Amino acid sequence: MQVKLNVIVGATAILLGGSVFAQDMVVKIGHVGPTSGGIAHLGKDNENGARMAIEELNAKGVTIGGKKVKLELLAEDDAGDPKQGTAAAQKLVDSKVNGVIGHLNSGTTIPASRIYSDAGIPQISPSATNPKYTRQGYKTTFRVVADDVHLGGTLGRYAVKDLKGKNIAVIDDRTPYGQGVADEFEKALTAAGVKAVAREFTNDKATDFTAILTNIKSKKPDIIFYGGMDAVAGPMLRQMKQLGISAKFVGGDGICTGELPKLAAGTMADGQVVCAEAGGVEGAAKKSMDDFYAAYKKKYNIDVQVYAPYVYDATNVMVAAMVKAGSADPAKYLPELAKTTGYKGVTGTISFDEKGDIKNGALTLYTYKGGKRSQIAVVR
Ligand code: ABU
Repeated sequence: MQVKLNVIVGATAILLGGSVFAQDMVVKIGHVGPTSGGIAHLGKDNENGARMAIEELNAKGVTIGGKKVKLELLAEDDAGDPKQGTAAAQKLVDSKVNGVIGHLNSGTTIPASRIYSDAGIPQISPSATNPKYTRQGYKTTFRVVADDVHLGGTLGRYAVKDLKGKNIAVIDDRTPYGQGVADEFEKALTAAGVKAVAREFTNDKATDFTAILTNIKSKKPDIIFYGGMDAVAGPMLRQMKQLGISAKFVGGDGICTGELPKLAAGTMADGQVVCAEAGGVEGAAKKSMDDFYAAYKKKYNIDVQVYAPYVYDATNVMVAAMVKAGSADPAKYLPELAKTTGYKGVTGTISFDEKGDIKNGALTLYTYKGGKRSQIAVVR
């Protein structure tokens, strides 16, 4: 009796399974970001953006090549570490993902991109800004944000022309992102006729900056630029306050997060920090971004950190290319993805250039007032 029952239950399961797979094709989207470690809040923000896009697409219903599709998110944690990044990439390739959104950091995105390229799997980074990522000659690399040349250059010009900086010190965390954006910032200073009064470095896990800040203090800085992430910038701002350094603090997208005021533990004066998100919308297009922020808050009961809307758009752009190609086979939809032109996302209009970079990418300059990000301007 027991044996018979097992057979019947088993047969039903097979029948049910057969019926599900006859109607639905499963498309696997990989996502990788640091969901553990010092910037886990940013990794989770990115992953939330991917999950939101996939859940909405599944609820709406997606058909690819005449087949109803069920999108599945395969989320991996790389802890912001290059070795874990390549291991996560290999795991996704072995799982036969149809495409990858990520990684978050340039230091993980660049080494992982070779693995995806070798496997022919399209990858869209929503936040890695080191220019090298899309300049390696791979056909599979795409990015929906501006790069560090744009970020560092714009912030350097802004520091000299708008903030009227004269004694500008530069610090970076020696990561591909931090060092790269600081180099571009310094190039722009030089082009504007200003020589940095100091160039110091730390690392992306450091917590004590007394030695470098004491050296910088002796140069009487009016601006300190930091190339790195908010998890280090917050404690650095606290120690600036302790050392009596009231210079403006300028940085790229890595510090331009909702979490920075908390990480700085209330030591940021209003208007002291100026940073830039590597994207942005203005005018009528701003409504879609505002709506995304509200929907995200409603769904997760937390605020967007910085890049969740870019992950959301990257996921939708990838699926739109599959729909257009009538196939989720990476080899078939990759050419459609590369041809993406005028896609209207919540972060603005997305078109890719020949390298896979966003065309005419914007930046949004922010400061902080009362512990909240406050927009200064959208610049191109
Ligand atoms: N773009 C800032 C954070 C990610 C990165 O490029 O490393």
